[in-house]
Amino acid sequence: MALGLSLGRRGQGNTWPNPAVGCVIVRDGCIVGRGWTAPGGRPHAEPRALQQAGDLARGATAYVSLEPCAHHGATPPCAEALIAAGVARVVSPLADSDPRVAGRGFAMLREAGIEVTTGVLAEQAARDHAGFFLRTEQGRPFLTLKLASSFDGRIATATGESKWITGPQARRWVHGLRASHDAVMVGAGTARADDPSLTVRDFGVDRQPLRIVVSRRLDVPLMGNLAKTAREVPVWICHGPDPDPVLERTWTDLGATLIPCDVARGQIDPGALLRALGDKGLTRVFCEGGGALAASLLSHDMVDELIGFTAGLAIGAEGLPAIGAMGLERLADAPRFQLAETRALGPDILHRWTRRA
Ligand code: AOF
Ligand code: ZN
Repeated sequence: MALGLSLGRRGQGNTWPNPAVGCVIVRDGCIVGRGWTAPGGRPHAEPRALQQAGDLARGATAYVSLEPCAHHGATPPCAEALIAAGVARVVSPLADSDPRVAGRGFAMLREAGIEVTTGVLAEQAARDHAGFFLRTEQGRPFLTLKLASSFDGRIATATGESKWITGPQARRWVHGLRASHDAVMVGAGTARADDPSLTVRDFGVDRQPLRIVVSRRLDVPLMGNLAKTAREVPVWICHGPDPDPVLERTWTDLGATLIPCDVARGQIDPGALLRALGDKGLTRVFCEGGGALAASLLSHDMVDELIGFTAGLAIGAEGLPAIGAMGLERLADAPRFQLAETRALGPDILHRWTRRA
């Protein structure tokens, strides 16, 4: 089951709007088939693993990292494929949250006389599929907020110098994290200040995560890296009501997708933003700042996971804070997270925190 989960994670960032599922087929103690959800979400994991196994699937055990589907969608139901292949037993951590499946896959298998064991490594599976569950149950993607800062939580000096605060190991880790998300997102201030390309480099990915800029007024540099490459790797701009028609037209011509979002108190409402992204099918979004967007997401309790990269560098109070003003008065109102991981990365520290249940 652990192998099935890890195969499934290979698809993370690549399978939206579908979950990234893994499947291992074992016969007499030998692995005879392995599969994971293909890029774009289809084919599903099970038919790919069954194809490898061929006749050896008969009487075998299939370990599937999410309940096999039961619906006739773009592909026939995986539960039917497992039955047709003559699998004797299916082991799976969790039921699928898609209302078209939701227990029906397990029921179909049991009705066909297949032994079904559920609940195995369910906690890990819940983490792996958290984005898909959030999209199907709450209509929004899982949001990871990453901040790379000095020891004192600054992301640039007063003059705007920011290259580089963390070392090459931490920066490479960030590229791996980008690759495991469907989209990389920044605020317009960061798009203007850093002119980022937000792509995954030196990882050999087949598909780049798409790029999202949150800009109430469509105020993103028209000659920058995002504009230049909008036809190669999709750029989505989430903006407020009544955008400047010239900018709207220019960005559309450049190949960007414009997504209107509601505004509350002068800012794009983070709840509306994430709902709009969930409606588009996104399951995992990686936000890389800047300070204003980070503060807005945090103060609206929209951050599911927080990943800090902290360098042994002190910049001082004139530096640009990683998290902007949150209007907090009481400590009790500050969003608090639970420590999930720490790790040294060259000269820096990675710390990962998850939302408190
Ligand atoms: C599986 N194995 O590898 C995946 C599953 O639009 P469709 O027809 O591709 O179906 C998408 C749904 O299938 C998705 O919402 C989820 O319920 C399930 N995904 N199921 O058995 C897989 N990716
Ligand atoms: Zn399926």
